[in-house]
Amino acid sequence: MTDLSSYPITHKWPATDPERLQLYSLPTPNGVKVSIMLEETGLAYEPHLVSFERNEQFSPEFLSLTPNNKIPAILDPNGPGGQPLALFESGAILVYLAEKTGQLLAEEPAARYETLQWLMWQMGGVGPMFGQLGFFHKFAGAEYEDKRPRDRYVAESARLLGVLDQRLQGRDWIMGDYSIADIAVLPWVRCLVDFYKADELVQFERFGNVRRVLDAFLARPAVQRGLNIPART
Ligand SMILES: N[C@@H](CCC(=O)N[C@@H](CS)C(=O)NCC(=O)O)C(=O)O
Repeated sequence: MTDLSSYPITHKWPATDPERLQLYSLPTPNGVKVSIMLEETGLAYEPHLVSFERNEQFSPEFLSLTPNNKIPAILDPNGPGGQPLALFESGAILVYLAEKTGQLLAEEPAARYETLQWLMWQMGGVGPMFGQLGFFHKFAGAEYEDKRPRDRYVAESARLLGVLDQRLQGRDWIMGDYSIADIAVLPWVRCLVDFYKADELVQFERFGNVRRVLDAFLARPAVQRGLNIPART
């Protein structure tokens, strides 16, 4: 029986079954990348809700696993060499889970690097830029009189959507086959349109390929499940 008691995070969020991968998250665009990946791969796991309302991302137990105070994070009791592995950063977690299961990341080197390229494109571009647009359009920044910061992120988000739209021309998914690149990018597109309601600002109707692939993504049963994990209580 695996003993995870040396990980303080398990004191605040106890593992019912310490043989299972433990997920610490919230259903945000970064959080659902990992729950969708876990649902797609069929790995056994236990989700734990990290409540921002209760500021649990700043609790010492959470910080013991991820000093960056951001979800998602995982603790896999059966990591490399059969030893527990703790990980944060959604992109790193996606790569880890893909390699652990042999799913959703091509083995052939060129295709593998190309998938990682699009994953990094999401991590360094789409996530930070769309997130800032959300701040300036939906959250506190919407009150600012000066619209130049908002417009900067609108322009950059629209540019990124244009890049994605071009990539998806003639392809079912970013890599042709469904992969971790789609799982990284598409929750952010959904967030921009459905949650931030920035579709008019970025003139989303121009990006027909993105709309098509987003709809295909949202139709997947594993995606539909993952979008609500961990359940908000
Ligand atoms: N680069 C990180 C970003 C994670 C991130 O920004 N998480 C947000 C939710 S989507 C968060 O935990 N925010 C809590 C906070 O900033 O206090 C990743 O992809 O894992």
